[in-house]
Amino acid sequence: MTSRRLAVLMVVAVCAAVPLAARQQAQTLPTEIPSTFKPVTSSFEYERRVVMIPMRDGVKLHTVILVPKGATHAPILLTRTPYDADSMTSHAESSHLAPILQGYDNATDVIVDGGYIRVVQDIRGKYHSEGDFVMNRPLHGPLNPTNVDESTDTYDTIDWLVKHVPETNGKVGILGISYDGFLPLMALVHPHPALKVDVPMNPMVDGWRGDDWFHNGAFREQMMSYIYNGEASPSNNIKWWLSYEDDYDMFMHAGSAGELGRERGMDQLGFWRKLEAHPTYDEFWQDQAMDKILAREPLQVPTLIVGGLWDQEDIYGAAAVYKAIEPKDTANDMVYLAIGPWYHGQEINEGSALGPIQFGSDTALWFREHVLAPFLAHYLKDDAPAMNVSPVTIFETGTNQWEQLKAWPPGQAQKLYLEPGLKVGFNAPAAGGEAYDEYVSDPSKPVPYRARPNRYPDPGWHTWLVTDQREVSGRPDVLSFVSDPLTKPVTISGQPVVNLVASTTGSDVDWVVKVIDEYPPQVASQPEMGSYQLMISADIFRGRYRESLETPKAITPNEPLTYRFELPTANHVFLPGHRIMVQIQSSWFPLYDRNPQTFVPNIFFAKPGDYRKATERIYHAPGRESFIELPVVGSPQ
Ligand code: PG9
Repeated sequence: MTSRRLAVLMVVAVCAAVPLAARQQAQTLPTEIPSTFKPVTSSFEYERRVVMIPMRDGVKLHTVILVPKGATHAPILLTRTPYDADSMTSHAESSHLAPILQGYDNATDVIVDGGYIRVVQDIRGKYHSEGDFVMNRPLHGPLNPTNVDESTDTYDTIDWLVKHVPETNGKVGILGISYDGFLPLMALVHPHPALKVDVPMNPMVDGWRGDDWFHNGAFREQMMSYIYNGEASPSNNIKWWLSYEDDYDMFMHAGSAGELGRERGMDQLGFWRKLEAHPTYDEFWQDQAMDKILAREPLQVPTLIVGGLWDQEDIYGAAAVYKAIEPKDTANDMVYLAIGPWYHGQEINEGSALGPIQFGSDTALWFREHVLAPFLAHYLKDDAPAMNVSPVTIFETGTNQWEQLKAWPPGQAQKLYLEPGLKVGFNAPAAGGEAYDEYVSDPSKPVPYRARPNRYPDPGWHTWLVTDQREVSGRPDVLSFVSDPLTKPVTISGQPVVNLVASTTGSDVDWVVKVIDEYPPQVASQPEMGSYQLMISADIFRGRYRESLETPKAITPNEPLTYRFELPTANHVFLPGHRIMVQIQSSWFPLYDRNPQTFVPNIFFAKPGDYRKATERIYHAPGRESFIELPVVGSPQ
């Protein structure tokens, strides 16, 4: 007998031995998993409702509503996000609210202790919401022909919430950080009457002037992975990949940002195509700049704008919106500003230090307890508890103290001149000294913006703005002008303005200018701070935009020309014994793409042969003074 025939006979024999009923039961052994399981959450201290809220065009937005058990007349705190409402409300498996909210994205103590109803919603086109995603979806108008935008979506959401959440008192506040901080700014355009308070934190305001995509025309190419992850799929599950441990190598090997995008198929992504098509400050950027938009809107909702002095992502937005809308606040009771010594979003985390810079107290907790919580309670709670929040609350670095002010900034421009001998001082350079200092900027060896290896967003990303600039100050392509040790404090409060008189042998150039606090050679209380070079305010400016941000122009080689641009907000005291330093270089790589230093129509598409060495001269002679207008409080030295 073959082994096959033997096997068949054995099966027949087994079947004959097992009763028919038992055989039928075995065939239908049911799954133990119910088709729908209903968790019994009666012991939970909150109720989780997940709803699809309909917008005016029929699109439904996925919304998580967390209602504290027993809540009645509770206000709602809403965050709208492209970052996944489910995961933002599921940081732990817990019957308690705090653990599930405890993450980078929630001011958990304020929300939970305040007894708020927490609502987090996916914006259209992201994660579990329906509809089309458009990066920073512009308002209905020339850039958006549809009748829906983030303003109408917020309106429709609030309208639904106040009608369908019976536990609410009908008052809604919106808050969020970064992209989630841009969305509260959108909520201020034709706001819903139930929107009683608005808290944009580290908001993304102008993608070209100084927030996520460009700074003064220089492209932040390390953000390419963000664009890739955010637009390749609705739920960010198609991921950017690494080919190098160091982004420096990756971007150097690619050449231009456009070339790297092409290699990785980014031409398929709508926002990438828009970026490549709009490298200048044209209407595409101007028309969606939130400070410009809000300057035209009436003030209707009390707004607390929150910013960070060392915000590595959106350092421009908070100050820009404040400047745009504060002049309309004639009674000084609608627009509030709070600025702390923080990286992007640190105000809802631990805030007693940033890298090695110690603040002597948890500044983030202080802000939440003394500014954010009372501000929200005052405008949202039924009994409207009084609040003692000043129009401006700002942390002064150097002295490490909070200031509560009626208006801001108090600083008056004082010129800090670059001088021969790599000096800076408050007196204009005298005749007879060297007219300039110079360096060779070589695009094949760009200056790293922080220690290598690095990539976006590794842990060092959050603290890079406070890294020790000695790392680069010894390079031959970096100039460091420095004051004598100060004999009395110099306080600055506001935005420094760069006024550089400079020439290049190329036909395009980038200028990176840093105002630095150089610590004394030895610091007894913290030895690692001896001679530390701490950036207080710094930015990059792409030379082709010297005359017009909208229309780039080739630079005439070897001609000393004036470059003027603003640096980010500072509120700092340079203490006695410290020195003020101004550092200048022509690349900040790979955070910013390299300027080929040869004028090409669009740097995204620069070719390898366009990248050329150039000699950059910084002038400091009578009639050709380079200086930084420092916003000095009181008199300098
Ligand atoms: N800085 C991030 C971002 C905001 C807006 C657009 C793109 C990126 C963020 O943290 O959300």
